[in-house]
Amino acid sequence: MYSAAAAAAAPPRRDFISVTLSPEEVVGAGGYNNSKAWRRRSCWRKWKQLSRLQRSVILFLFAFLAVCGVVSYTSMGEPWKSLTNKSLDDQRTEPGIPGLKLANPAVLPAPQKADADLGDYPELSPQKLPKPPHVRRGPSNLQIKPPRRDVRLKTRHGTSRVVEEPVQADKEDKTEKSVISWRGAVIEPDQSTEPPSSKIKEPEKPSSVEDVDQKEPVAINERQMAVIEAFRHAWKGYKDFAWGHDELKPLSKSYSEWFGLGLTLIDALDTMWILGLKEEFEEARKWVANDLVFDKNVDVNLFESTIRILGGLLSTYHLSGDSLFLEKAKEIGNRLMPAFKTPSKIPYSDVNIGRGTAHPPRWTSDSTVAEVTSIQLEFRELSRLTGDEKFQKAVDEVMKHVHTLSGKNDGLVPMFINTNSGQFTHLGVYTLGARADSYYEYLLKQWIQGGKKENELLEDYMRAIEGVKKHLLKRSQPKKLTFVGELAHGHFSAKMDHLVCFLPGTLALGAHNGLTADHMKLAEALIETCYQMYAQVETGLSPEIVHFNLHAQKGHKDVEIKPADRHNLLRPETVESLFYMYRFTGDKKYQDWGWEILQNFNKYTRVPTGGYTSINNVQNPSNPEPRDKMESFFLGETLKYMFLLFSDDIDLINLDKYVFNTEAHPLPIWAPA
Ligand code: DMJ
Repeated sequence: MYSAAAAAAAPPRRDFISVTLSPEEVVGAGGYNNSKAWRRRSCWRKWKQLSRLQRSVILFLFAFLAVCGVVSYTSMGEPWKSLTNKSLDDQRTEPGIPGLKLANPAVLPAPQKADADLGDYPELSPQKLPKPPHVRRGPSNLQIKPPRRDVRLKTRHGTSRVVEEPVQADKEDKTEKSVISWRGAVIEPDQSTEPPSSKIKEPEKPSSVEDVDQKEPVAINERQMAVIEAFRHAWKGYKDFAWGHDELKPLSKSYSEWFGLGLTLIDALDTMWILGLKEEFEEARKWVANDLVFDKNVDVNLFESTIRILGGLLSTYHLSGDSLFLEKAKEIGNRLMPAFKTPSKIPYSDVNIGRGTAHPPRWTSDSTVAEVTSIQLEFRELSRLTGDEKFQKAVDEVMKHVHTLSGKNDGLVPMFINTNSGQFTHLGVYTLGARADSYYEYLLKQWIQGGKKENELLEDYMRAIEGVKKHLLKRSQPKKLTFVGELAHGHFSAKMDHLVCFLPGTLALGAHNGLTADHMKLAEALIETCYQMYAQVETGLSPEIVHFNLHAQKGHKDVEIKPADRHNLLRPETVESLFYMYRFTGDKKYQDWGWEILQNFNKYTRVPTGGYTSINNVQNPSNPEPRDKMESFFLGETLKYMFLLFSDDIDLINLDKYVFNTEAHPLPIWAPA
């Protein structure tokens, strides 16, 4: 650009376009103005100053460029468009799930944490993703062991075929199946039913409805027929003399009342279903529908009513799919909840289900450890079915609290716990019998129910079994029977309750679920002992408590019985363990032992006019001294386990799908969410 002064001293003429600048257009003269109007006018003047030829050339160039632009846009458009779409599609494909595309991603997925495993996957994106197949997460302190996946395909006849699936990429394998280990225990999670959600939701379907692999019913064998006959005989007595009441008194042809809630009838519902006694079941159902009333001014024991009534109703709901039983379960569950209103949240032993009040027994503010820790399977399942988490919260809190308590001895717990302080009381006495037994049983069974993820339960269980081995296991003389004694303030007692005979079954169940093989060895030794508690006695029936001989004495058997302990209440524990042992080993001797026991019940406890009775003296075959009472667990547990023991159908309450509560009511095992 030229200044006016420069123009005055102009050099000789050359060909150029002359530009005349007006004063206001001179730079530095204060006339510069960058307004739009100024720029427009200035451009137009410059255009006007061009020659016609110059203007034509410029216009031609513009026209040429415009034509080129249009042509190149149409030829390049398609590839560009597809390129753009492809990259969007790539963004929609979910990492880790080949082939899964989001329908309509609102935002890109959040960056993945370096240590995130696939269990965290669903939280990565705000999209609601379809469930990744079979996602399971191994607990952080457990070792993840990978690959080969066996798929058992069920044939129509119930046998299974094993198909080996190819090993997939590392990451995928972790999502498919976690095998975890805990101190040498190898655990393979494998469950079936959805776990509880933390939100209120529609009630879950009963597990029987979810069972897809229905197969033809397996024929009932002779021994099972004998169980059905025994059940019918017991039921006849109950129906004739105790209908709608708690327990039959078969000799006096009357009944006894404990809670006034038809205990035997409710306890027996799922047994009738399993035994295929449709008519009896329908009749009992009518009673539940029309006559079972919980709105009663009556004190019930929290533990007993949970395992028998709540447990019985829940399992019957699952087997039958009849919502009546779920409604009743909900009602009794709600009415039992006041028990948890204590300073420590350790529940009181007794609840008035009509008034909604709860209290400890009159003489103490303690509860029994087994009682407060053996109501969890039922309350947790009630939460899962109803979507109301208050039931599970209450019982989980108890377990968490007990987990942290001091006063245990290598995992063994005292028998009492205070509802005010939440501390164990009467320290120093350890038993696997009355008042502690089902604490151990429910550690394992809750862990199984919840899909083997709750590590504290497994830890407490494993530790406790180590404690049993260290402090309570001994061998008797002369037969060297392995038994579980008791420890009182450092002194070992060779006393064993019949109640302890739940332990071989529980140990076997743990081993079946991947726990260490020496648990199975111990189970085998202990079930032999439990059988000997029957076989070495004159009637072939076990007393309530035995004492084992630790030293060989001429003419003495392994088992000694004190006069106060020689009663038999028709208890189930040995038959229960025989059932597990037969299921897991297939060894027929367990069926034979159970068969002997059934025959002895028939011989010494059967009342001709209907029903069975507990007896006072298992050592006197000529007069076993009937006590005139048929406990509800004889129908709820003993005969049910007998029937299952004699069955060769592993799908008759499949132990990979159901877990039995401590009253023999099967509840579904939860699958991962
Ligand atoms: C039943 O009520 C339950 O099995 C409980 O765990 C122990 N006592 C009886 C049977 O013996």
